[in-house]
Amino acid sequence: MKILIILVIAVGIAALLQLGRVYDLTAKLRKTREEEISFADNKMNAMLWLVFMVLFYAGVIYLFIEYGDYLPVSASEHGVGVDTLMSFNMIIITIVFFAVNTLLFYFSAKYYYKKDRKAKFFPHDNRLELVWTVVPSLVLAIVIIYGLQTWNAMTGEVEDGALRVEIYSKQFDWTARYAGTDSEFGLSSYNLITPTNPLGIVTDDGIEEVTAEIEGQVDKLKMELAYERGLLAAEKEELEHQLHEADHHGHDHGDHEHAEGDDHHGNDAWKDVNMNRIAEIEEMMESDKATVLTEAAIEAKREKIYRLELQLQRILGLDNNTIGDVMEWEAGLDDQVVRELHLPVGQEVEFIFRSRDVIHSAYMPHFRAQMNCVPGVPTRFKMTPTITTDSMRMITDNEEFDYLLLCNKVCGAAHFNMQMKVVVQSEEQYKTWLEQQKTFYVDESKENNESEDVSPADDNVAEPADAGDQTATID
Ligand SMILES: [Cu+2]
Repeated sequence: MKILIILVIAVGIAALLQLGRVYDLTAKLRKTREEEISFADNKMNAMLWLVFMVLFYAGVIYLFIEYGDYLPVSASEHGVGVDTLMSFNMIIITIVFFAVNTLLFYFSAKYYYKKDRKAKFFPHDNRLELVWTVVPSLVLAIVIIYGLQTWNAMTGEVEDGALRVEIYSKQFDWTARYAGTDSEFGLSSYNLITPTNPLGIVTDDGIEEVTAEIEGQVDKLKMELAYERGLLAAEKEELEHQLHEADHHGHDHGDHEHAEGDDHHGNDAWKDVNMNRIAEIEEMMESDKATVLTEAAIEAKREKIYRLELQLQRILGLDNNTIGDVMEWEAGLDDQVVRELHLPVGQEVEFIFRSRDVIHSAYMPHFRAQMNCVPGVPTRFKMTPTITTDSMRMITDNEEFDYLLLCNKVCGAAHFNMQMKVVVQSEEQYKTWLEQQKTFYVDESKENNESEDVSPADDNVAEPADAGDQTATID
């Protein structure tokens, strides 16, 4: 195939060279110099300008008709505004496009070369300068102001009572979080991400679980390093060397340092510790726990311990602040984490976008909504869906139609498949669905037996009363 392409190109070049030669020869026959272009040639080229202009316009108009209406019906309130903005810009661009190209082609055709034609000398005109500076500036200002207004309508403050949904992206899927009955999202931290807690929602139990897990891992790694033969051998050698040195010291110099302090007992104790440790090492080296690791492996384990301990510090450093009427660590307990986005029709929704790994882009073409999801920087966007999934199925005449949230930023190998279904439904349907979704923290004791929960609460009520009585008697 490649050879064929190269062959075609080579033959093409040869044909062009031959054509050039034919032209040379005919010029000689006509007895003119080859660089001299005749009046007929010029006129022909001028005509061709106009022919090309017509063909070019025909092509553009065809594309407009065939592909101009490429967007699906807008299914959000602001989407209509976005479409109007788009059309407004398109109209301006189209007018400018036809005006500029017509002038370009027409003047090229009209003023083709004639021997006796002279150019008019017209170097400067203030009025003209003013017109082509002020008119584009005005048009651009209008476009920008109009665009900003539309943008602010999508990103401005939400009304009170708007639904808030957090959209969480990672390679290569989406997760949505609803705030639950308290309408507040619990604090989340990437340090607490586990398979069962993909958003890293912070709760007391979660912290306990993850810290226990980390401590377990650190202990295991430290144990592996403690039983490494090479490290043990080096330590043993060092201890033996110390003992040896101390003995020599004693013989050669009368054990000055230690004799001065007159603490022979202390000195012996130190030696005992060393000897005990050496015995311990020997035992460890013979046990089946002893391992042999390469230097790189030892370094990797130390690095891992360092990282885990750092993570532990970060978790322990998490602050439990209040948001709204609740503490952040409690606010997460009733959050609902789901893999399918449901929205009530006609209600304003505020999206908060987050990312775990790389930059993704949440794109909902039917709602004319797109926002980058940036690790570490929550972004937001608001919209009001206006057409339910069911209605849209009728409009598109497609029983299987579903709204989609797509990733619109090439984020890795499975980017093409990074999507989440979005269901727009009536308020009642939405509420029913939401009630069926599990809360992040499922209190099993509450589910099994409600009465057990009640009794300790009763005790709590009783206690302060007793205390009050006691203080009363003391007084
Ligand atoms: Cu992505």
